[in-house]
Amino acid sequence: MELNGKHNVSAAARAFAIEGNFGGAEPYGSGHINDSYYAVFQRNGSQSRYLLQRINHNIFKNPVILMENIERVTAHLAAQVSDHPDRDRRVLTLIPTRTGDVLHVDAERNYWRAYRFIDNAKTYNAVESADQAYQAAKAFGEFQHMLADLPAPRLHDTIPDFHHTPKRFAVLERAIAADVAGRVASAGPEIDFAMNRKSLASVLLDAGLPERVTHNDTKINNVLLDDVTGEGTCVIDLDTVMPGLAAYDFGDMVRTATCPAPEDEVDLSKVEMQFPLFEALARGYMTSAGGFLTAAEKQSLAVAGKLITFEIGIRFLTDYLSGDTYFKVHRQGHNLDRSRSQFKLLESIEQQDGRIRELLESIG
Ligand code: ADP
Ligand code: GN1
Ligand code: MG
Repeated sequence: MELNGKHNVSAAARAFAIEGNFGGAEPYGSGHINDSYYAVFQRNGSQSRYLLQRINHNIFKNPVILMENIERVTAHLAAQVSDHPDRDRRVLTLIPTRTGDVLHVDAERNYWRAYRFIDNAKTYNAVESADQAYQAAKAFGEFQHMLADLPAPRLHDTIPDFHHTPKRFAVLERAIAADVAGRVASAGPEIDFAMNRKSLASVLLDAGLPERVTHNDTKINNVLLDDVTGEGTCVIDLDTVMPGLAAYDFGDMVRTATCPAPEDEVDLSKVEMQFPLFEALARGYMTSAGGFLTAAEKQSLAVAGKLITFEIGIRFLTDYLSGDTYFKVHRQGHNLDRSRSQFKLLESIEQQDGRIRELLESIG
């Protein structure tokens, strides 16, 4: 039996309806939630590749309804790109199990799924150029556009209140009061920073914005960019595709595609929103989303980056104070470092508020 970490990856891989011999699997990617593996099969001298994932069921409590969403979404997207010459790379393709299901449940009650691996494209943990910001935003906007006519019923909420920032803030306040990990004393400036901005949390909720099908986790490493053309080949990581606001998606793009430093940068002098990256991002998004957004939604984009950067910052801080139970961490204080860098980025976005509004008005 081949064990990879604590899970039996080879047994999981063999549960899927893939012809040929299993040739191995390696941990893959740098997501904070699921466990992903690059898996290879060999058949008649040729190789086929898959992305195998163990779904984190502590966080996604109901993998069955989550996969119902993903099946509907990928089928709808596949129909939309069916005339595209590169259609197999434009949408994720689920591989069924040998029993015809989309999930394999192993002896330890782990939930596994497999996608066809998309070649000649990759994800970036931090933005490297204005063109990447433009292409990523264009791809996420297209994704929203293609899902605008997803037939009823409403998608399941895979994590209820995922972007309900005031509830996220209340969870932070409870974590401070409980101090279960004894870390409150070490996060004084970050706690003060969050408390001083409490009113920011509710800025989108009362604006009467329309509910859409949104991705809800549009960080730059959730879109594959083509190795040759640089275009956004495929939007991935569909676990949180559910009803939401367009501004949540735009906000997470601002958070992750307008600053070249990674999310956990400790040298805070490197953490700044770069206006040329913001401009490229906004133009990319409006290219694909400008046609369907309402005037109120377009207006909401001006606060989206601040709101989502604040929200993710308080989520990292909450997890630090709670003893690192949610996001994967790779060093001591990792979640505190992440929250510091989000808060620094938020300050930088705040300082450029006027230019952000002017630009959005000029291209909206
Ligand atoms: P997580 O939920 O852990 O973030 P993702 O679904 O984003 O997991 O996948 C992790 C990484 O695996 C991605 O950043 C991307 O690099 C890669 N990846 C995911 N799906 C595919 C695919 N179908 N083809 C190629 N690479 C993929
Ligand atoms: C998590 O799964 P991943 O790494 O793409 C998180 C997002 C956060 C992000 C911060 C289900 O995304 O909400 O914005 O980390 N996903 C979930 O990097 O909580
Ligand atoms: Mg991801």
